[in-house]
Amino acid sequence: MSVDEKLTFFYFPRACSLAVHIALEESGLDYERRIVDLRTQQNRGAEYLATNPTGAVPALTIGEHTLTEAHAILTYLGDQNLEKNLLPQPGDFRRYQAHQWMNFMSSSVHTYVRSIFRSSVYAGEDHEANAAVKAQGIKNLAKATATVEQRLAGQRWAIGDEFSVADAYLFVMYLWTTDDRIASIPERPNWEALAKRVWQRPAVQRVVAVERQDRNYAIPWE
Ligand SMILES: N[C@@H](CCC(=O)N[C@@H](CS)C(=O)NCC(=O)O)C(=O)O
Repeated sequence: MSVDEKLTFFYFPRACSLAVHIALEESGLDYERRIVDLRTQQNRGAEYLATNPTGAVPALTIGEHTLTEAHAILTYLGDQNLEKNLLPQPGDFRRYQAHQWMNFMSSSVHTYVRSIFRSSVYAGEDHEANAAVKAQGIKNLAKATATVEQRLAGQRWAIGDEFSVADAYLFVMYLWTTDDRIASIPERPNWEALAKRVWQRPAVQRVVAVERQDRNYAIPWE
């Protein structure tokens, strides 16, 4: 094992932290899980804010260090336990494609979904502004979905023939796109097929089973 320091993972079921949860389980590293209950705003309490001042999950503590931001943590985990091949190494073009995917998930898809689920983050208390943010979120998400579909065409996994941490992120974002709060979204057969492939992985099913003990959520094709 290349990580000798204690790993503690902070998460909430079906949040974007699920991508990191999957990567941790796939990595074979030892880690301790700590649920941060977003329903009771535990993430806004002093204890969690001392770990992550943004109050968001995921966070991963590595000994004395703390890493936040799903993309950064996924990159870190991809660089541990190299025999698991969760992320190609520097110099391999596929590594940069994995970054392209992860950044697209965090900076585009996640923010568009957030603008639909939690429009007040962008529009405050103004009712009309919230409706406008949601409507624009739907349009933005449709455009992003078209991009995902185009980039996944003919691909088994996000960056080619092997599963990578980018697929874990695509899986979670796909789950979110099936949420009832999204009034309309284009068909996305390539993204769905990839999400189903990710779901076939034993590590993914283990993690989802653990998360569902605290908050049950649906896997659309189950
Ligand atoms: N940029 C962060 C965003 C993390 C984020 O928005 N996490 C959500 C759950 S998916 C959260 O903790 N929300 C609670 C809050 O911000 O109050 C990342 O990519 O890790």
